[in-house]
Amino acid sequence: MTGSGRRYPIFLLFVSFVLQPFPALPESGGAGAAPILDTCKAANTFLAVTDGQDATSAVADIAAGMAEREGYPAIAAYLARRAALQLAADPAPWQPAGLPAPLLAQGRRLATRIAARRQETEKAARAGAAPGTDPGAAVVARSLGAPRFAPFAEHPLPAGLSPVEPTAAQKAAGQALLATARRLPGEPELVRAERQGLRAAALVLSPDYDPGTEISSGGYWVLLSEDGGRTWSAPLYTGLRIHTPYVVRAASALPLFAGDHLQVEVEVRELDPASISFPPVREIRVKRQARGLYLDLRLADLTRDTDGDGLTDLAEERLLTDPRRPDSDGDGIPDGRDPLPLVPWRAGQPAMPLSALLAIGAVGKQALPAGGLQHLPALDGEARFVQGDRALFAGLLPDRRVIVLTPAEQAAAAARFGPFFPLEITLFVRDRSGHRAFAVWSITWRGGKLRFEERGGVWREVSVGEWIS
Ligand SMILES: [Ca+2]
Ligand SMILES: [Ca+2]
Repeated sequence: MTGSGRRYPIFLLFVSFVLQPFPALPESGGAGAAPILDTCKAANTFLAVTDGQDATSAVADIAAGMAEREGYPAIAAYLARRAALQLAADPAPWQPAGLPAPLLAQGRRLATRIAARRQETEKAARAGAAPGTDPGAAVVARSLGAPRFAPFAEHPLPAGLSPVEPTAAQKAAGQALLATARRLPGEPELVRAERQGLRAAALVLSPDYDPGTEISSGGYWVLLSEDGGRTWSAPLYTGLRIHTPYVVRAASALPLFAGDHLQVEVEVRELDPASISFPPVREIRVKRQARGLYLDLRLADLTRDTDGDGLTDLAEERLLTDPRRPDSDGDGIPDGRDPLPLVPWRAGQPAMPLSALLAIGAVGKQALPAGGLQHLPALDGEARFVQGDRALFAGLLPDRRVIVLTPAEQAAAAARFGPFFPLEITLFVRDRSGHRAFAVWSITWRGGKLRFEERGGVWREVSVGEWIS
């Protein structure tokens, strides 16, 4: 266990990184406000009595207590969560063989206190971060609890038909047909296009609602034409994600059009989420395979926009907005134009550091339209998912649709739609002065800490550290 002993200074460095941007801690001076590094050093000496046992949980707990005392509930909750996770990862840090009984008892008390502090600090952080209600929470809960909107029926291919491969001529014809499409979501990949008289349909694969990673990803969208491919509908989200469990075949002996339905030949190649790792060092496994199938997609299901807000019901299901309410968060901006459809917009939030943080997820910001929020442009298909505290986003105007979910909502959405990996804003706090902010973020296998400072009304970003696993 000598190796774990060397981890204390590393962890203390981390703690100091977290708390240093908040000079109120060491500088507050008054009775009981001991400088944090001195206290951590004292704790380190004390913990060394356990003869090199890993005690990062204890150090995190002490730091959480100090952050709590200093009035930073978000930092306290973050550190208390780390203390609990560390304890869970190494459940017996205080129980080496031969440890004297008083120290063993102390270890048990520590474990109890860590659990209690985690509960208390998370409660305090929630109370401090979200004054009033969070309209987004109710909308997301309803969306996640509703039955799937269009579970397209799966059928075996009719007798006598079997899967075919596309010819070079078919591929070229499909590309030519789609060349006239004016607007496509993201960077779509044409999967299949077919014309029947004046009607044409194209299936494309796009990461817009199903964020791509190094693992093959994306969802299927349909484009429709009624004039032989001269003009096309806006892309329609199908709610079908590649490998979850279907993969659309690039050609089929079964015609795509069947009246007001599309018959989409697919095969099952269902990804095993347990085989996903970051970085992708393991081979992605397929847990179920089947061929010779087609899905029956009713055009009415693809185009239905029950509340007329510009987002189809299928799109709203994926974005977790309310398909029966044109303005899910009630801020006056309809969902089709609202860059944050789950966060009511509020003017005057000091949101600049958060904008800089969002840029890591390739999200920019737009200026408030001269005519007011009613003049926001309609947003195209692209959406970014972010995991964090919705209340922080209230004053932002991102340049694309941003869906902010809590960790619990994100987990529930991944269980429903398949794994996806948002930008996680694990911690975002401003100090008492309002002129400094600190953030911890991660996205797939990258992450980092950022410090921000405001001088003369201008926020400046200072990268504290970044990691790649
Ligand atoms: Ca709608
Ligand atoms: Ca709205």
